[in-house]
Amino acid sequence: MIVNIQDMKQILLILFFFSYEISLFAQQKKDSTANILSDSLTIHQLDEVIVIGNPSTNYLKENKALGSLDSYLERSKSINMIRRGAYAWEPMLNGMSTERSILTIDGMKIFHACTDKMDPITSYVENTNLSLAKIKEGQSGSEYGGTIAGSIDLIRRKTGFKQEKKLTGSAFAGFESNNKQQIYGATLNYSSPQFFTDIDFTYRNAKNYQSGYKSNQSNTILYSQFTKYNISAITGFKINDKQVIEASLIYDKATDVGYPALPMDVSLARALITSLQYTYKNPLKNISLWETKIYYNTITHVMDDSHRPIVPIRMDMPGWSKTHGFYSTLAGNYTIHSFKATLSGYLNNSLAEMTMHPNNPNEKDMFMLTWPDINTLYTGLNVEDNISLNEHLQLLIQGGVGIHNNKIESELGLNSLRLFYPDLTPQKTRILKNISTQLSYHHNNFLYQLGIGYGDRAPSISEGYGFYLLNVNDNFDYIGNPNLNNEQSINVTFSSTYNINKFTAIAKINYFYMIDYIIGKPKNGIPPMNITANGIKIYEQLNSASIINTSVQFKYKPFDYWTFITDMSYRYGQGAENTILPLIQPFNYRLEAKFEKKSFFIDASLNGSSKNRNSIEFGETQKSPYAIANLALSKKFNINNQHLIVKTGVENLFNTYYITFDDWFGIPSMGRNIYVNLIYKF
Ligand SMILES: [Cu+2]
Repeated sequence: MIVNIQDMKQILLILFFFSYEISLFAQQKKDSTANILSDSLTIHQLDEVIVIGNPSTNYLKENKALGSLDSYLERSKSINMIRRGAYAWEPMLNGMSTERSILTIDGMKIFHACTDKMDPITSYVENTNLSLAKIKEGQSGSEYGGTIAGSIDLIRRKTGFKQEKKLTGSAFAGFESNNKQQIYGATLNYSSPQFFTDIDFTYRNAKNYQSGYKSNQSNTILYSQFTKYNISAITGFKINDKQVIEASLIYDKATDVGYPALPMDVSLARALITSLQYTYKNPLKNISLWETKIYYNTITHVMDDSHRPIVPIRMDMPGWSKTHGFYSTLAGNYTIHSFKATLSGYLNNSLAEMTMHPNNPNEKDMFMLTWPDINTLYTGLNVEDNISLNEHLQLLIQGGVGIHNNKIESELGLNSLRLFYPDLTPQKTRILKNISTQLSYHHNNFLYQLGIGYGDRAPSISEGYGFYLLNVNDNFDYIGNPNLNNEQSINVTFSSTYNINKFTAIAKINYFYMIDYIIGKPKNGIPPMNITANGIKIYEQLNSASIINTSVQFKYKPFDYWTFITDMSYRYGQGAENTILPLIQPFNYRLEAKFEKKSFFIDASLNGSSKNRNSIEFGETQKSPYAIANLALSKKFNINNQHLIVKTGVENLFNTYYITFDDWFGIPSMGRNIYVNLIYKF
């Protein structure tokens, strides 16, 4: 691992600050009688859970209940969001882009349909569809397939069965001043002892956003508008006391989505996500749950450059992704063991095309497959056992194995890739494996957790089979490499939590050592397809690469109603051959003060960043340090059994001009934004 002195100093400073705080509060520890942590130990101790605010749930304490899902995910210290505009941010887990993590919705695998990553699967859902995001670090996220960084599972919102028959619902409206975003929607929930159903609808429409103020510069970010419709339904039926059937559907459609950081926009991004689930409680002695789901989802993505006045060549670039899948999970307890086994599988088909229409009408159109109609078939088994060794010590062991097969279905696609790989066969099978263990020790007010894992992943469709995919950041056309080995990772996580009545401190560090790290490297002598590109890069493998993630958080409640939060995080990424890994978060911090009473809530926060360690090889520029101030206010009015919640606030209060390390192509972030959310609930 290669860390320069300056960065090491920063890490040490963070750790020193943490240990200083601990000794400061050691005195108070003796006085505390309640052990808050003892009840909170569950099977996944290293999991992080983000509550997604929406009009049906815990809306008062959220700043902006009608904000995007992206803005909720961004709150996790494990996640950064790559922004290519105001829409469809790409979640990076532990400093790694989406190829290296497993993204699921209620355990369902969904694959994006865009070769340029305009549509991470998080862009096909809405807050109203969801209740939680569960984040698992490293190999503990391998339940549904091979991963390096971990997993993000978005959990569907549902009312569930209730003893009393009850109909509830909400209607909401929001406005954001910066991009004139209008948000409208409604939810309807019915519950009874035998049956429940939840239906929701959300509509968003936004114009171009404005960056902060910078002299002699227009602050309108062209091509950053979007329109999104989302409708979802989930319903459950109780067959008897033990057995339940649930069906779920999400339909999401975005139109006229601008991507200021890319040379193209999107005229249509559409998803249909469906599932049927069967749950059997206590089927056998020692087995508490047997849950089985079958699912199907289909995504259509159509790129569009017709709104761009000047392009070197007009292009049509549609993409499609279809996935059939299932999982079946058994969970149970036996003496000191809590165990779980999951068998899962999917068949995905990914296809993407590019047609170029030359400006000269006498020249012929050019057609190619950028994803050559690839089928991916995966089946895997994962098991875990959580052993309570004694009241202080818990050991979690998990492991799994999967078979992963890629097949090129298109003759044209196969022949195109044979220009680079003459001996290429249409099929490739890989074995994926993972094993990990976590040890948790809690005593009095302390909880320590240590995790170690090993696992691997298959290359993504773009990495394995992509054909002339333009990356505007470094301005190279990327070509996939079907001969790549599996990328492997060894990761170590350590976290320490200290908790007394009024004070909580959490420090966490994890280290990923990756072998055969997949990354694009320039290849001379082959011209690019995109006229303006610098050249081509082929996916290759570095012998090794390392990423370190660190974070600390302090929460202090000195008086009733008041909470103060400070958190800081820092990442570092370095590969062999002097490769600085791209898109690695510099030192980030957030200071926050909250005042909350029963029906009233105020929140003031300041977040900022140091300058980034940019990777010139991947077209990154250095971004200046910044600090952004935000204010939020919520008030709840109760009228009989009905509630009206009014939320208002200002983001980027001082209209600061800033660019974050994860603003793709250096497009500036949003300037001052005043918002109002109105939620009526019955
Ligand atoms: Cu796209």
